[in-house]
Amino acid sequence: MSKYEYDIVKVLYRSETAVSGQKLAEQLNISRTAVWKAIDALKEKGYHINSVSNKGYTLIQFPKRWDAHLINLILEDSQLFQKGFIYESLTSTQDEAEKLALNESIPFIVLSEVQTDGRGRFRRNWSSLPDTGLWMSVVLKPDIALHKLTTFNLFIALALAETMHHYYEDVNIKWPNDIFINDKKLSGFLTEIKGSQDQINQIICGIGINLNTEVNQFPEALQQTATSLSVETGQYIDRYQFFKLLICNIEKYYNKFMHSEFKDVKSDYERYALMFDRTLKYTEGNNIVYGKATSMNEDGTLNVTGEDGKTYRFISADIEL
Ligand code: BT5
Repeated sequence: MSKYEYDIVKVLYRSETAVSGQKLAEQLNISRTAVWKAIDALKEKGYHINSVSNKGYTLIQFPKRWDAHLINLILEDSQLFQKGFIYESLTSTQDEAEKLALNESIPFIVLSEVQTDGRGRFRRNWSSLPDTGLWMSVVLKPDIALHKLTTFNLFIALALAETMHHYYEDVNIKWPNDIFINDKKLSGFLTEIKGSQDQINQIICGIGINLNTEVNQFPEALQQTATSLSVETGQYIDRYQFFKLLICNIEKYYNKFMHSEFKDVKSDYERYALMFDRTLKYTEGNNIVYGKATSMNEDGTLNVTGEDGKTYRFISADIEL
């Protein structure tokens, strides 16, 4: 992207109303012809720019592909994340984030169009096709006691659910690490940490969200269990707008995580949770329980009444629907 193109995108992105060609030319100290040329070049690159005579230009939609300039433009509004590293292809954003974190002392994000070896928890595979989703690692640098970390995933799940709720009414959290819509998996995340024995100073949270994936694009094994936001809403999802909202919510819930406790957001979490009043299969280590979740505790653990009548308290478990 040329400097003029970037400057125009920046002005249009920041403006709430249409900006005239004349104003753009004056503001950027270039000719009207240079403005037209740059606008045409941006349209070629996939920017949807509306031009209305006597009013000017409005940026309607960003292009499909991730662009480092745009991501960093959006991050200018973030108090938390200072930088975004954007790639066409990585094995996993987690691996790259870990390497970059060696030289970065402040929070940042890593995004990749494709992951060739995207991973879930316990090294399970995470399908990460190009153009369709958001495959991102967020690197945070807290200085917290190890025991505080236990609620981190709960706050992140809320950030994700609230973002998706903006697009679709009935979003569910499948405790502890997944977001579901209509009993299908839309998103999953995993958290990797660094620190000393009882103090954590780095969290790398890897987030995968299916945004514009069509059902037949998922690997066959996932076609019955996975979904995307566009499948559920019937609408194309502008990945930049989604990203912007997500970053805002991650920041909001990270601040809550740092400065309050899970009990303060427990009722919000429970409203999204899909585990209550239905019999599900819970696996924690070698322990398998069929039962119904009855309540959450203030530390984020889950109480389940097994079919055997016993009460179980899970710290973390794989839940099958
Ligand atoms: C997760 O693990 O759900 C965490 C996924 C985290 C992915 C992000 S992408 C950015 C960052 N970089 C990475 O390399 N990873 C993170 P888990 O709960 O273990 O679920 C994994 C299971 O979800 C798989 O075994 C499949 O059954 C299913 N799955 C795989 N890809 C999927 C997809 N795209 N959509 C829905 N389900 C999927």
